[in-house]
Parts: sequence; C-alpha cells; structure tokens
Amino acid sequence: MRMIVRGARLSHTEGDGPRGLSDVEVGEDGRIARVVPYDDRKEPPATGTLVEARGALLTAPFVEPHIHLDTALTAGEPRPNVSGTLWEGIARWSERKRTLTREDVIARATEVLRWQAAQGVLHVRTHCDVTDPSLTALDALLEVRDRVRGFMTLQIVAFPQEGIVSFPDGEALLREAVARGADVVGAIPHFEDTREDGVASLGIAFAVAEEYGLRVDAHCDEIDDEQSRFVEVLATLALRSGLRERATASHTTAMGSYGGAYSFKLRRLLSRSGINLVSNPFANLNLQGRFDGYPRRRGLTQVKEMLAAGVNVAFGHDDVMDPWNALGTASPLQTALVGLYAAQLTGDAEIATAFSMVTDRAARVLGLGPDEYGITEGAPASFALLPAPTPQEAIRRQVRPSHVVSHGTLLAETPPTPTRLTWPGEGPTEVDFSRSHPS
Ligand code: 17E
Ligand code: FE2
Repeated sequence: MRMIVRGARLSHTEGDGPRGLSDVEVGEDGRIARVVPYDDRKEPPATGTLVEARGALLTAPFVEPHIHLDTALTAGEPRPNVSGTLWEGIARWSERKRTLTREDVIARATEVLRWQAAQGVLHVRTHCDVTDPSLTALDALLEVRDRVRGFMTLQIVAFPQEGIVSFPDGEALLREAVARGADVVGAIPHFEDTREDGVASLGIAFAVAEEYGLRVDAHCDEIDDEQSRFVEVLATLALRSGLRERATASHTTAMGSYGGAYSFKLRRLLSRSGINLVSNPFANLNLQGRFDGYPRRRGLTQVKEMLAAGVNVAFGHDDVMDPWNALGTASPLQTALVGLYAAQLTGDAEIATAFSMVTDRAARVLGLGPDEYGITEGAPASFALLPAPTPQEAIRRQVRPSHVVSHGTLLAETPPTPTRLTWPGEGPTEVDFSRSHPS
C-alpha cells in the first residue's frame, strides 16, 4: 500500500449529512484500492504514507470549469480597465495580446496552476483566446498542458474572444487552434456584429466540434440585454446534433434579464437539451449592471431556477488578476461563497449544492467519468482533505486543504495556522472558528 487516509469523512456532497468515517487505501498504482469503514481499534498499517484525517472532510478534487489562464496576472498591462465593463476589458486585453510571448504565457499560467494545485484544484478547463494570428497563447498553453499531464487535467478551449465571423480569419484561426490540439471549441455569439453572425458562429463551433469529436463551451449571452438569446440556439444545436451534455453555455447573464414567459420556455428547452451552464459570479457581479442606473441588475444567470429545472449548473472563477477582475487567488471555495450569495443559494441544502458546483457538477462539465473522478475504488487516488467536517463548514471558514493528493502522490500540504487571542482580562487562547463539531 502506498498511502492510507484514516478516519476521513467522505463528502458525497449534495444532500448528504455527516456519515460514518472511512479509511481510504491507496495502492502502488496510485489508484484507490479500497474504501473501508474506519475502526479506531485497528492499528494503522506499517507501510506507506499515513494521513490521520480525524474526521476531516475528504473530497474529490475541486474542478475549475472556467478560467482564463492566458489572460491571468496581466491586470493593469498596459493600462487598467477604468470603466469596469466587459467591453473595455476586451479592448485592454487586445492591447496586451500584441506583446505576448511563449515564456510570458507559460510563466503566468503555471503560476496560477500552482495556486490551484495548492488549493486542491486538479482539473481545470481554461479558455484561450485564439483571435490572434500568431496563436502564441495557444501554443504556450498546449505546452503547459503537456507539462502538468499526469497530475493535473488541463482542458483548453479554443476561445475566439473577438469573434468567429466578425474577426478577420476568425473561423480559420479557430480551426487551426483545434488542429493544433485544443480540447474544446468555444464561441462568443453576443460579441459578433449581428444576431445572424452570432447564430452563424454557433453553427461553425458545433460543426468544428462534430468534425473533431470535441466538446463545445461558448461564452454565451454575457450582456445585460434581454434580447440576447443565443443560449436557445446553443441548446437546440446541442439537442439536434446529439452533443447534449458535451455542450456548455458559460455566463448566460442575459438570462438574469429575461421575463417570466420566455424563461419558462427556456427552462424546458435547456433541461431537454442536456447542456451544462457555468456561472462565473466574480466576473459577472463585477462586469454586469455597469450600464444600469437603479434598480441595478445582479448580473447572474438563473442559477437557482435552472438547477430546479434539472440543468447541470457549475460555478467558475473566470479571471484571476486580469482586465476583467483585479483580484482573485483561483480559490474554488471563494467562488462557491461568492456564488452562493449572488445566486441566493443560502439554505443548508443549497449550500451543499454550491459545494457540488465546484466539485461534482464542475466535473460533469469537463466530462470526467467515474474512472477519472470520485472517491471510489479503482478511481485515481486524487483528493483534498479539508479541515472541516462538512462542505458547509469548509465554505463558511474558507479553509485550505491540509493535504492535496494526486494519483497517490502528496502534492500540497497546509498545516493549521492557529490565531492566539489575548482577550483583555483573560489569558491567551487559541481562536476556534468552528461551530459544528464532528460527532
Ligand atoms: N472574456 C469574455 O468575453 N468574458 C469574460 N468574462 C472574460 C473574458 C473574463
Ligand atoms: Fe470567461
């Protein structure tokens, strides 16, 4: 045996309350050999790495379903996004894009991947702007994907930031990106010049995906315009092409402006289509509503309603320190916290759902199967041990994993960092923020 995690609380997330503790045994092949009930009278095995969980929560790795590693860590270069709109962000990035080099992209993307690994994010879908005749960022990210293969999954979306139809040679660049090895086909219909261009761009994205047997993930309806209705086009293409759950609509913030009658129709279509939605609360709380006076729209898609309609919805981080978001550490628990407030998922069961939106539900967006994801026998021994008894506590206290393991190898460790408080009139004590104690 290579490793054993003793006495862990397994998070089967949605709806599950606390359950009995388990031992997770990791074989020499880096896979989970056995999951057995914890028995505190039994001696731990003499060989292999021993991790004493003591009731801490063992979760399958966090999954980042939507990030932009090519633009990450470029905030303020060459100048800041002053208006705070999506549109100025795209213009600022377009300037920065001209100065990209292979080394620059590799360094920034790798830095953020290190932050992610440290926080237990082991599966990442990154968008990569391919509206660049040199495809510098794409080639760099393909290299990064190869370097992390074996301990992190990196899916690269060929993302036409400035359009497929409206950008010079947009379709040719998209096709070239896919030919060079992008994993997923992107689009941005609301940015195309006309409604018809937007529809055509989605047609192209699905055609390319079908040709190469790839998934689709489009930035879709990221605008406070109730007339931006490309998600119905995307869902219909997914339904009729059979791509279904292999298609994702990201952002869909216009849905926050749709009226009741159209929303009702849309829910039925989306649930029939099987597509995934990814909501990016940081970016869209920041970018949307910028043209509103008051009342000002919240700028998110219909997260709660679409979950209720049976649609798979996940939360993504989107940006880390770039023209669209000056802050961020790529923390999935920050994403879940901000997302659950933005979408008002604040009941106990809803908070558990928010946790699943950065784990299981995000894994479904990436298409990770049971042989690749989950704490089950035979799956890769990849997981994060969180110093909290429940997903709700992990989100509330914004904990960092004490241990991150990928394929049976310890990747990251974060020891507890106690705070000593000397309350006036009393001696020093260690502050304990936990309130729900494991039984
Ligand atoms: N590009 C885009 O079109 N939308 C975004 N939210 C970001 C980049 C971050
Ligand atoms: Fe995005």
